[in-house]
Amino acid sequence: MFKIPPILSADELLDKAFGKAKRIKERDRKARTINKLSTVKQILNNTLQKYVKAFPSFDNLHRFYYELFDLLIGIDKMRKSLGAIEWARKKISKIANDGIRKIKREEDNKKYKNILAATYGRISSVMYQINGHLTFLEEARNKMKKIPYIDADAPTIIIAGYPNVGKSSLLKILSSAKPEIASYPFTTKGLIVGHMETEDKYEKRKIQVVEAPGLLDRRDEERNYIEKQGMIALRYLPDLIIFVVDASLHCGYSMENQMKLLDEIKKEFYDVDIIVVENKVDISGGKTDFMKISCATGEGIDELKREIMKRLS
Ligand SMILES: Nc1nc2c(ncn2[C@@H]2O[C@H](COP(=O)(O)OP(=O)(O)OP(=O)(O)O)[C@@H](O)[C@H]2O)c(=O)[nH]1
Ligand SMILES: [Mg+2]
Repeated sequence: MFKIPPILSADELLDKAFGKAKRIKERDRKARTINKLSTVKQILNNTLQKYVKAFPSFDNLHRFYYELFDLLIGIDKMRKSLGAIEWARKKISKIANDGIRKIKREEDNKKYKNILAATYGRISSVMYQINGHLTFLEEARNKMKKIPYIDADAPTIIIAGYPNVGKSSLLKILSSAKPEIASYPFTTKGLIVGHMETEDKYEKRKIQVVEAPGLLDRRDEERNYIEKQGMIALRYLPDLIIFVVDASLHCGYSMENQMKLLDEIKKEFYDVDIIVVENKVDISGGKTDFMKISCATGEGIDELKREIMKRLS
């Protein structure tokens, strides 16, 4: 979604710049040394500038992504690192220009080598100063790559509920997504998105279906990293929430806790429509008054799809 090029380390960038400079062939020693320094300057300047420009402008980011990036990476840290890169870019240009000026003024042929070495040394020192920031931005890039594209303006359904109740199983049935399904809690560790095509007679609308990773009934401060992603999605995205409960208790959590979470979600997101479904009725036999479904046998799924369309239209 965000096209950020691989962020190289200080060593790799210096190798790239000095390596290119080394290959410069020019008979005149003065001209050759100047050419080397301007090549190094140009490569580092262009590359660092490309890095800074590739990251999104955080102030214009949709609130959903802003909060998600802040949770997963840290917006302040990213801002600081990008600031450091920009500082280094300017500093290196200045150092290279100083070196070029010195060489232009110097008439003694034998001194060019020393000026070049000293300038290279100062440039390397600036690059090593930002190495930690380069590493951090490379990690940030890798995390951003894994965040799925979610169109914050498209109609969106969020599947929420306790861990292990069958949210991924339902996502798989309703949409194009192929989530991992397993018999233990917190299988889903991040947001997963699928698409569902409506059967509208007049227009084909693509509805996004997002699984919010398993939530527990507890205060926001106590919520783990996985749960917090779910809360951010619930806060900024849904037109409709499907809340899944498991009354068979195979999920490993009591109905009391599941109901408490439902109450909290209803309270916090009071302006969003909610469909509550009881899943796994093939084993529970159906113990509640909620809409009954089984992702295992397909029971109740067509009714659920009809209900979704009704609520979204
Ligand atoms: N018998 C039965 N088992 C089901 C049904 N739906 C899901 N399961 C099983 O319940 C377990 C959890 O399913 P998932 O879809 O991974 O649940 P989840 O809510 O996404 O779990 P987390 O991502 O870990 O929070 C898996 O072993 C599923 O096979 C159902 O309708 N009937
Ligand atoms: Mg899951």
